[in-house]
Amino acid sequence: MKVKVGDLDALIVVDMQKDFMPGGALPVPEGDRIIPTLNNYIKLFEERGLPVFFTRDWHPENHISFKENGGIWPKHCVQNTEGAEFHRDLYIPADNKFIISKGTSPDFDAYSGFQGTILDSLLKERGVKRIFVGGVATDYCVKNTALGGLNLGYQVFVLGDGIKGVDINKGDSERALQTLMLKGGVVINQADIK
Ligand code: VGL
Ligand code: ZN
Repeated sequence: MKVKVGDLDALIVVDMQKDFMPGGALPVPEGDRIIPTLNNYIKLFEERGLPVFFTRDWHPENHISFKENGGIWPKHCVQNTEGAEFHRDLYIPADNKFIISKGTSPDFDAYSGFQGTILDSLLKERGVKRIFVGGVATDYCVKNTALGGLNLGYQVFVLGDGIKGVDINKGDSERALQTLMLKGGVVINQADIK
C-alpha cells in the first residue's frame, strides 16, 4: 500500500516519555526501540512543513490512576519530574510542533490525547483530515488516541513499525490493532509512505 503524505496530514506521537521506557516507572518493554523509526516519521513531516503533535501523560502527584489513590498504575509521569520528560533521543522539531498534556486533573484519567485537551481543535483549525499515530502504549494510549480520532471523523493511519505495547494480557496489542482496523483504522509502515 502506498500513502502520499500531504497537506491534510498530521503526525501524533503518543507518550514517548522516560517513565514509559525501559528503566522507567511504568515501562513498555523495548519502548525505546521505536525511537529511530519515529524520528524518521517526525523528520518526514517536518520536511514537508506538516505539524507534529507530541502527547504526554502529565499527572498531578495525587492522580486517581495511581495505586496509592485507588488506581491500577504505579506512580508515573508526574508533572515536572524527570520521568515525565520525553526520551532524550526523541527528535522534537523546533517549529510547527505541539505538546499536548493529558491526565492533568487529579480526578480524571485520559488514555486518549483528545480527552480533555485542545488536540481536536488544533487539528481542525489547520484543516487536518488524516492523522498518523505512533508511540506507546499500543494497547492503551495509542489505541485510545487512534479510536478518538476515528470517532471524531479523522482518517487514521497507525504506524505499525512505530508503536510498542505492554501486553499485560497476552495479545492485548494485537487485539487493539484488530479493534482499530474494524473501525476503519489502517496500519502502515515506513515503506508504505511516499
Ligand atoms: C498509559 C497507562 C497509564 C499510556 C498512560 O500512555 O499508554 N498507560 N497511563
Ligand atoms: Zn497515566
